Amino acid sequence: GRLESALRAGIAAGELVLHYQPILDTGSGEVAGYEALVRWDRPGHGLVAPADFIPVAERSTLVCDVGRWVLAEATAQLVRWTAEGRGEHLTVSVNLSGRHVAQPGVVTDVADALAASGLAPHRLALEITETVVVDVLEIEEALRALRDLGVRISIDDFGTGYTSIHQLQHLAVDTLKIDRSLVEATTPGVLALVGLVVQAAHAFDLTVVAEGVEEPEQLERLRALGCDSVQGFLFARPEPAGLVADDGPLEP
Ligand code: G
Ligand code: G
Ligand code: MN
Ligand code: NA
Repeated sequence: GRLESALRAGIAAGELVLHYQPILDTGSGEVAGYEALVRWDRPGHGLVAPADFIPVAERSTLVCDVGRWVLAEATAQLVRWTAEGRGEHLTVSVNLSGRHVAQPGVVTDVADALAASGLAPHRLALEITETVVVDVLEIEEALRALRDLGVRISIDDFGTGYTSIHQLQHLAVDTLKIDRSLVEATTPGVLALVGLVVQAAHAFDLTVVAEGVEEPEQLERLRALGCDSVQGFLFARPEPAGLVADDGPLEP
């Protein structure tokens, strides 16, 4: 299609950009890392959101080209920030499409980005959407191979799919990202569910990040439930690298 050709040309022309949103340690309030979120600075269209072009890219292996660019840029950015004196403990998280993770070349793509940037593998986290992880067996094997590189694996949008808590023990993952829909909820049943997810994740040695935190009350609840990290508009919106603060806006 036309959008697909425009995107292909746009990638070659350097039109993709990354915005970064901090992920904060709930206990200390310090920034623990940044999630990289892609946008397309398409001439004549302004900044195009990923929801408006990733689904098109996912119809072909074009999404792997996007993924390779994001991996290269995000790892290089964290290396630049480290050279500028930001802490060596900081991580960067990259969203990978399930289609990309299901390709045999994904391990090479990640290894290449690490080699080119010089970033230590444990400082890169790969976010894969929950629905994808449970649907495709190849993904399970790919996650193992990726984890063998030393990178971290996060299950994104947890709570929107059908992963049972029981399945967590079989997946080669390090982190659960609890979806915003669960973070927003105020009904006692859903609050109890979030607590159970945190408990189960910890029992399986996973850390838990809550996404989409917008209200101080949500932060207090998540802290009480033992959630390890938080991310959301309450702290910062995704912003270009040049605007991303290097310290935690969250009061401990
Ligand atoms: O930043 P924003 O809220 O517009 O992101 C919307 C969606 O796009 C999210 O679900 C996010 O996971 C996805 N997304 C953001 N960046 C990337 C990326 O680099 N690759 C892929 N595959 N998805 C991304
Ligand atoms: O699916 P994924 O978690 O990768 O997508 C993250 C998306 O959520 C990004 O597009 C980001 O802009 C958006 N986002 C981040 N924090 C908040 C928040 O606090 N509230 C809302 N509504 N969206 C958020
Ligand atoms: Mn994500
Ligand atoms: Na998410």
